[in-house]
Amino acid sequence: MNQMKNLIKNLGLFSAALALTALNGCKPKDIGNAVSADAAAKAYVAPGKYDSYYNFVSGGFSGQMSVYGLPSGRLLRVIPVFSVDPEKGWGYSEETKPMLNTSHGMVPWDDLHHTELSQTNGEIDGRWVFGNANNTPRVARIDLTTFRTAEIIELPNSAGNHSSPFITENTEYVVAGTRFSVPMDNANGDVPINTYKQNFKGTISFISVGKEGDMDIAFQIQCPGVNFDLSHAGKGKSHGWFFFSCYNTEQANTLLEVNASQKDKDFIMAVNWKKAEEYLKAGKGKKVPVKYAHNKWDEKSHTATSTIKNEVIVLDAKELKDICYMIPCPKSPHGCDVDPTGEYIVGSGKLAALIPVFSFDKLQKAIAAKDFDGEYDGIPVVKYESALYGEVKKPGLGPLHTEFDGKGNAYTSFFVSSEVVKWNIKDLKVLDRVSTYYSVGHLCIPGGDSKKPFGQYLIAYNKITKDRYLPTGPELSQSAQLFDISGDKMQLILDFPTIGEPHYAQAVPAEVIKDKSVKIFKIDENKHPYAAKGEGDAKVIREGNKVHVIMTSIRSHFAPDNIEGIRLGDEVYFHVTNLEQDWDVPHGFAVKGASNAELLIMPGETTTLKWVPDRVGMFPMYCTDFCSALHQEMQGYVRVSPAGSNVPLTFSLGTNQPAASK
Ligand code: CUK
Ligand code: CUA
Repeated sequence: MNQMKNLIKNLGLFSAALALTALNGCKPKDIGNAVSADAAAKAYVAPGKYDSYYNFVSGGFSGQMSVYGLPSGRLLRVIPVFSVDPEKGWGYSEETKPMLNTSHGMVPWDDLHHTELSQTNGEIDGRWVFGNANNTPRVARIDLTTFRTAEIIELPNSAGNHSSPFITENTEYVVAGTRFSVPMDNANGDVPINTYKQNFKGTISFISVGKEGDMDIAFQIQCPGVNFDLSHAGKGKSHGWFFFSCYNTEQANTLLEVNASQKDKDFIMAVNWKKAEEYLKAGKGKKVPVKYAHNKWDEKSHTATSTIKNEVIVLDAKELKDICYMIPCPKSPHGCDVDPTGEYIVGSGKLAALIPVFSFDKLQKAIAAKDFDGEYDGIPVVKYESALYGEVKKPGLGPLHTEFDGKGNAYTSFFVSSEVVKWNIKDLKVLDRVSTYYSVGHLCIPGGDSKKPFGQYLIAYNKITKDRYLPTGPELSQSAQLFDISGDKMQLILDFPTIGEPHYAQAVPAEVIKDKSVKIFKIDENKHPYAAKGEGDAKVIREGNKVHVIMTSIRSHFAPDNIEGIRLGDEVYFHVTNLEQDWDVPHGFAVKGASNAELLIMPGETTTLKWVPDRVGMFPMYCTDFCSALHQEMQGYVRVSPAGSNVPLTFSLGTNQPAASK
């Protein structure tokens, strides 16, 4: 730890490269005795009892979002979002394939960093949770009645959609700032990389969200070519503004760990989006040709569609001078967090040894008085002192992210010194610090970035687990740690492993969501074109080399379960309708040799598996989800004959009895 104190003291003196080699995280010393005796009781949720919070955790490189119960840390569900999931048929069933379509074609994976719950009046309303795709820029909306991805929109003029999907206090907009600046999509991208300063632009997108959740790109703002890292909306008095942390204001295009760490201060960019709306109305936006996919799930037909769109409206921050303002912020800021009152904006410089807290009121005064320090690439730069409320001095090393408890306190994660530090927003005094194991990234307090935090728990999402769990080879699970923050001192009460690498997470009291959860899909409302609403509808139809098997599943058989007359060269579509109208009775469907996945079909739903048999023979199909005492009996056969065979197409259930033996 001494070594670390020296590091904090000397950080300013190190050359950037030298300092960076020391920034790979550091192990706290008081391992083992950090958990006190009553911790287990605090995290204990008795068998059969519900947790008191839902926790929506990003999966990072898994591309998915997972749902935990708190305080138990029990994993409730993994929601497939940007990555295919053969377990649920996500991206493999014909109905879900369009959800993963992009302007690059079908993309089976992404990197989901941030989750954000929808809000009304600045409070979490439990309708939707949004997630961002970092690699092929997209934003997803997950419906919290079904816990399924309902919509995915791609973002043109972007690369590395990182400062996303943060929302305004009535979910008017979800924003998405590009991490990598790149030439605009309609500009010539075939330029030397070292023309970054001339040709590369940073774009932020404002995605409007309709009453039913429908997303649309309302407008984009073209900004200087920097890296937009994180963002948060203003709230209350600062509603109408958005704040983005920027790094690489050096505009380096190589060896960023050194070249983008040159300046003492980068920026937080304040965006007056109400003003941008005015310019939009006044026709100041330019229609720019682009190509992006907009994918929507339809609950009634249980089917997704993907539409490629061709145009987006772009406002230029250089021309429209009073939309964007740069606030200097030390040093390579990462997190950018706004307190529940909307007055304080916290920047977290990854290489800074202090936390700057900006005042919205002071910022407004400075803008009105044109208290500027010149311009950055055409954007006015507000004087640091003019926007600064104050600095938290020597809080730790490598501040990343801040959450709020609604009681006047802020909690900041420190990656390098592996700790969470609690400080008071008004007097900026450090109140408490606890070790995390190890190298913490994001923090989450239920409602912690809304106007109404529930300051009972804090969860730290850690990048490195090391010796916390039984070894499992070279890769260990990433880890979350639950702290009780209801008292003056933070208390560690639980470790739990996570799916993928967790970045941001959100949590909300269970009451906000649990009673809206859908239990079944009503079979009468099923509008799938190949739905079979009863066994009487089951049939097999040939259309050239396409064969549609319209089948049903109910405990414990498929109708039909014997199919003959399939020929080599056929494309077979199994459209399986689950006739159950009972909660928690999915049926599965699998057929031997299928090169895609299984299906898991929810009660009342129809799902389709495409199957192209590769050889002549007998192919069993069966239910994969143990649905009844006779689940193992839930099976059937498909007979595949050679191309050109004259075996007639037949299908049956219970009538194709054993042939008489001679
Ligand atoms: S990032 Cu992961 S710890 Cu992508 Cu929000 Cu900061
Ligand atoms: Cu249906 Cu097992």
